[in-house]
Amino acid sequence: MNYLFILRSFILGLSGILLTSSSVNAALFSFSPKGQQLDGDAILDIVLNPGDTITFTTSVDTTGLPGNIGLFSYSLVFDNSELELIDIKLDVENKFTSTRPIGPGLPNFPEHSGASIEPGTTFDLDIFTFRALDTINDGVADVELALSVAAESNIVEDYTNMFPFPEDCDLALGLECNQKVEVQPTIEPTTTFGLLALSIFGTASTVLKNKKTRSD
Ligand SMILES: [Ca+2]
Ligand SMILES: [Ca+2]
Ligand SMILES: [Ca+2]
Repeated sequence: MNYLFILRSFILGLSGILLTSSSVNAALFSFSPKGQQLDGDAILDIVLNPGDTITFTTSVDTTGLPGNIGLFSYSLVFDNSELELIDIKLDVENKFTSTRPIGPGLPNFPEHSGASIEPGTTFDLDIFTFRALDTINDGVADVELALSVAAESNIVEDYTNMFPFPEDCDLALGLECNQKVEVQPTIEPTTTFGLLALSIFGTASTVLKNKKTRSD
């Protein structure tokens, strides 16, 4: 181990610490549940069979912003072939004095205004309940969140881009998303059995092939 290696390890370690601390001390717009990785497609997944209901809560963390939030608007986009929106509760912690209504026939584009929320505040914003229709597992988002504006009341101080947008949206094409998730049905036992049978068959044929190669 030479000095250059030690120095490089030290710098890498230090940048790791800095990265971790900057990602912790940052604003965040998110929803929960966020899902988990259940299959081979990159998006996080939630198992939801037809008729099941699920409730998503959007939350805001204003950590690290240089000023107060007075106006907050975003799009919650969902795949209406897999999900039906059945209930909406807006501004559940009464942080804002004005909230534009949304619902059937209106765009899912909540806008909250008339507040002065200080940096370092974490709160739940809106709650959406869906009923599952015919869910499919295609690796494409079924619920996604895209912040439109996070600004002071005068809108001049705009902090929208201080919130991370790590994902390309699937449904709101061309936009970047703060978060997205897929809903999908339980894997059919027959499919599992089929895969298992395939893998046993695959292993058996490999063994046979190896045996044949050795006997040749
Ligand atoms: Ca997945
Ligand atoms: Ca799906
Ligand atoms: Ca999936």
